[in-house]
Amino acid sequence: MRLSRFFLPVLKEVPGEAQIVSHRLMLRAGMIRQEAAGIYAWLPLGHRVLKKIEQIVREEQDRAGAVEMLMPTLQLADLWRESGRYDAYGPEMLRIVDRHERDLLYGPTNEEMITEIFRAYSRSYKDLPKLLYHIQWKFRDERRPRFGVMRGREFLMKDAYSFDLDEAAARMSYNKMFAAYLNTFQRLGLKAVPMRADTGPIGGDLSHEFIILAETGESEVFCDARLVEMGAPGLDLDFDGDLQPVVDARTALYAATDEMHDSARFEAETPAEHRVSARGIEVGHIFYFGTKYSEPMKAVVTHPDGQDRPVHMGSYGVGVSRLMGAIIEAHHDENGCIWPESVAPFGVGIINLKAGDAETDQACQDAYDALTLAGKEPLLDDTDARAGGKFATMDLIGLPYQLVIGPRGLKEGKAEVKVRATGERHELSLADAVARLAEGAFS
Ligand code: 5CA
Repeated sequence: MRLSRFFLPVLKEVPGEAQIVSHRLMLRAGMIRQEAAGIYAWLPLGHRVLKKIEQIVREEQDRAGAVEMLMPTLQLADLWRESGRYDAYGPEMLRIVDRHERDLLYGPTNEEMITEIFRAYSRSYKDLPKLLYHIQWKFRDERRPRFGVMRGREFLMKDAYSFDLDEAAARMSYNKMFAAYLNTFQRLGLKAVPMRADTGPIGGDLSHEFIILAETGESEVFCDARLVEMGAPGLDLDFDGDLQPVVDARTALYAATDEMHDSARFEAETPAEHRVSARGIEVGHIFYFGTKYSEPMKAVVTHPDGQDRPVHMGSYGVGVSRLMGAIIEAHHDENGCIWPESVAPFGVGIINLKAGDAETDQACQDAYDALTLAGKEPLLDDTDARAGGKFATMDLIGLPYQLVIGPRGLKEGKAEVKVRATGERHELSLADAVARLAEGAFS
């Protein structure tokens, strides 16, 4: 992509309404624009990151054996009357009436709809287990939308739903999502800690939130420091094998959100030097709620003994759009974002120090072509802005590597590579710089 053709409305001023660094940087770097309270347009730079996050979430759902589908954003109120949640959900639900005076709502979550779909087609224990997911926009009319995409009203969620014969089988589905989440957040450059959590309006009695520790987080959390460094099980995990040890290793140590916190237990179970009480960002939340929806909605299957019983269900959410804020909270400095390579909007930023100079333009073009061919998705700053401005913009948008090409360097056959995360600079021949960037040698 050439910057001259791209749409990157960078702001010089720090927007007054933004209270936390990720929100400020997303506005300043031209990633999002607020269209109404808690409702954002995703500008091209932000959209590229959102798509990358979404793709990693998708790949890890698929790896765990979940199956993708897509449900609509609008739902019939009658479906929610079946579960009893139409009245129970309260003012967070955006209610809509169509021209036929039918009550609709903009889905805040999809338990009812997926249960309706499941029951329409499934009759027997032979149809189980099933693990389905979609990545779709949700709407919750939050009382206090704030911190940009962290607590939006319209936000992108990955929500998965499991259907099993009994509690023991449902536990296996729960464990799959638990392990998949650890791998997902690790690929996104985050250290997520699973914590015992309250179930809120989703319901059920087994639940974990996945929390990124951050000063600007909305939740108060308590955990054992050793959990933070435990890492993920790894992409070679056998999701058809026994995942209980993976879960047990992470639930043996104390970790709880505010609502579930028990300070006496925390102190008894956690040596003082390992006790962390901090703030955190909830990037995922998983629930096992048994027959809470399948019973009232009559989603039953015939068991091997010939009896019909409601299926056991769980639901598993990831805040895809919130993750972008969480990643910036974890990876930035005073000059801007520092994207992990896995989600960077572009792989390399090429800075042309003298746009219009035929030789420099050509050298930039050649580097651009080679890096494009290598799949590095370069962004070429071919504008006539001053060098200082170009450096500042490149730092702000936080691409992992910068390749700086100017007439003076070219005379000596040199170009410069800057590693955004460390500030390290390497001076080398342009051909070497391109070759090494292409092979990922600076990672
Ligand atoms: N049905 C269940 C799981 S699929 C559910 O809705 N769970 S949830 O309410 O915990 O939401 C799942 C995830 O969505 C949360 O962990 C959080 O990361 C994200 N999320 C929830 N509310 C918002 C919001 N207002 N803005 C941005 N992300 C949100």
